[in-house]
Amino acid sequence: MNTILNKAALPYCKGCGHDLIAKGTARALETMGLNPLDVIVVTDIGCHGIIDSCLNTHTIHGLHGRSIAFGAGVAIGIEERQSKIIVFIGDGGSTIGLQHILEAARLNLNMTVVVHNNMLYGMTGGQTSGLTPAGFRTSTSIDGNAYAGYDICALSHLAGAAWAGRIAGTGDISAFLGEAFAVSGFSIAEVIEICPGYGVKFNKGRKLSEIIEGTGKKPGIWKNSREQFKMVQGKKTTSLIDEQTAIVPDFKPGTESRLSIVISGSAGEGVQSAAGILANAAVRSGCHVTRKGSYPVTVGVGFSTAEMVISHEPIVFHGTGVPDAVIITSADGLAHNISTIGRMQKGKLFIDSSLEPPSTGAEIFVSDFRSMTPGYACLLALFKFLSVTNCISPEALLRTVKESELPGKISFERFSSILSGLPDS
Ligand SMILES: Cc1ncc(C[n+]2csc(CCOP(=O)(O)OP(=O)(O)O)c2C)c(N)n1
Ligand code: SF4
Repeated sequence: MNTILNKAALPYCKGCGHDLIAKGTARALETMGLNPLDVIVVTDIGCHGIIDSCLNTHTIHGLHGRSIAFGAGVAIGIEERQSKIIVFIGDGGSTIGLQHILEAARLNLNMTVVVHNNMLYGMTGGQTSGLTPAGFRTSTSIDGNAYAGYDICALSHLAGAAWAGRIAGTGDISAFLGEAFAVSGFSIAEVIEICPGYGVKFNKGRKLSEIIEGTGKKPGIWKNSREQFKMVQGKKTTSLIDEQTAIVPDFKPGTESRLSIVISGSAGEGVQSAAGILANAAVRSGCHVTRKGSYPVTVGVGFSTAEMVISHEPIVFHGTGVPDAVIITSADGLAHNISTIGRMQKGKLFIDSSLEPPSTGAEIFVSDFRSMTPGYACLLALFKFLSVTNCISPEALLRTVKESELPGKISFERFSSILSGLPDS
């Protein structure tokens, strides 16, 4: 079928301006010779939006006030194609989605917005919208709206719309709509109408032309001479994964087939980098590894925690629940994990000697991880952890440390000497 509408009788109340707009739209598109499937109509919530099933075009039904955003997505997504994108929206939807209209105008997206301005929220009983004129009576401003409505054309024009036009919704408006549809870039066509269901009822005897006259917002067309939106082509980047060199498994895994580990200390003290080094060492030992970092939104203060699972088998669930081992290097880490540690009936707790070990069923190992350099407390603790669990070999970790860039510019030799001075306890 080559006609835009698939039925003559549209589902609006008798005399509704939405009917005039739908028929004017169809006539304009047919005059332009557009095939219905070259047209994408995005409709908003409201009476105007029930047109979808009457259209032979593509249709998308949006959320209230968000149809512009849907239309913008389509306009950006099919930038190179010749489809005509038309958004139908009410004055209510335009109020809710005003910022979306301004953004689409600012970017000069290649789409036309048809504002069905019946000066109130029609579908829900005739409430005042942001476009309701001063003095216009609605179900929520029964004595007349106290404020002037937004001038949607002026706002869009100022925001950069290539074309903004306002017309009274009487007679044949297809030429006006056709001009909007022919624009390359963003066009907004405001059609002022009166809703027989509520607008006429509340404003008996008032003529549309007089109401428009009273607003001081004259019908007209305002243009900006601009290029339509073009996606800025960013610098081509390679994937972070592509930049990684594969880790070759050059060590054997330990005898522990699966361990869940929590490493926790203070922000800025190397918790996450230590966890990264352990993860690499575990992968080069042929293990599967998961690692999750958590810290407060204020990343520079408070706790920093890494939760890890190291396993001989693929890891389906990466939660640590009540972990097998907890490594605590500072008071922040202890405070953050105190209840988890309290729930441990078994497993191992490695804790810095500056801290009071909490009550727990875990076996406790106390060491002076922080005394020489707090920034390496977690790495030192990992060696302690590997000396009492057979998760992976300490050699695998040591080799990985050697090949890593140590934070804080400490040399590997210096680190090794600290490590060898770590007393057993
Ligand atoms: C986010 C959201 N708020 C409120 C509603 C309820 N609602 C449905 S239709 C409507 C009125 C629509 O008025 P308008 O956009 O002016 O379109 P008209 O019905 O006049 O064509 C409202 C408020 C909704 N569906 N979604
Ligand atoms: S309630 Fe008003 S806006 Fe809705 S269809 Fe009827 S006349 Fe049109």
